[in-house]
Amino acid sequence: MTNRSAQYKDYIETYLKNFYGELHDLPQNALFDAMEYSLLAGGKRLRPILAMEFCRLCGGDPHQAAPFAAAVEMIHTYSLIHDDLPSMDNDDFRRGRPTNHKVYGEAMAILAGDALLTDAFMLASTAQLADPKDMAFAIGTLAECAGSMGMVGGQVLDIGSEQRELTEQEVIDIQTRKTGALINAACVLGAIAGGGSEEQIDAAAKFAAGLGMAFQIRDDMLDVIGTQEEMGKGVGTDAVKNTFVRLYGLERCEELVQSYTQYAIDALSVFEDTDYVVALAKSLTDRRV
Ligand code: GRG
Repeated sequence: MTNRSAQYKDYIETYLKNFYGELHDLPQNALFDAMEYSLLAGGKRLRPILAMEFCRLCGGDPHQAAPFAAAVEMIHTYSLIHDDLPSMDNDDFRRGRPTNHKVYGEAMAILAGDALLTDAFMLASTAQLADPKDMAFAIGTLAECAGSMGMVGGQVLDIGSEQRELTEQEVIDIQTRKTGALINAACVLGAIAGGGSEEQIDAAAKFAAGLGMAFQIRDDMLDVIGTQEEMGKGVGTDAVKNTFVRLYGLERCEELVQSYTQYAIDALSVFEDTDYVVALAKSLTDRRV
């Protein structure tokens, strides 16, 4: 991990820890335990890192993006908790430890996810943006990316398509929503926090579209070539799903990860000082976790 990634990651870990830190004396302490169990369980923190870096690329102090960066990570964590539930993927391991419902039970896992999603918007609303229009745009974008038009919508399409083989366009559409939407939220909200121009915000969205596709294709590959030890979660669990590996095979997936990453990198031409984000995008092409 590069120095800058480690700095962003450390900052966001502390920020997330502090957010719930003082609430543990409240009677609903059991809920905070369940939320923090998953929220502070590690993870790459890719989305907060992207939010902070796009803020910097647009000329802002990366810390300005922290409320948005943390909010996106909280929504991401809720999606993982719910995705692991018996009624969804029914997974036992996530981020190297038993899944939330295995430890706290199904009802508490559902509520921990619900609370993380809702609290994410409370946190996002604390961002200090000069123009209220930017604030409304950011919160609206976050909701759109997370909800029925974005991540949850993608999950519903995915569940509804397990009994049949999908076309290439259908798989792309599902994954753009399921995985791409939150990566889009991270990059776009970071750019908004940094006071980015319309051109810069569009470029952040274009970068996210390419990176989101590359990230999901690599994710599908890791379900085949990765190990549970490396990934911290079960592998081989997507065998019956409409994955990119099923659609294209491993070799073509490898090429597509490269070409979507290049598409993302090309979108950065409106920014200066992009070495770090280019290196970050490239490092994800052969990630093992
Ligand atoms: C609303 C009941 C209800 C359920 C929603 C929205 C949802 C369930 C699931 C979201 C879909 C999902 C989990 C997509 C997978 C995205 C993905 C590639 C996750 C892994 O992200 P990483 O690799 O994970 O960044 P870490 O652990 O590093 O943060």
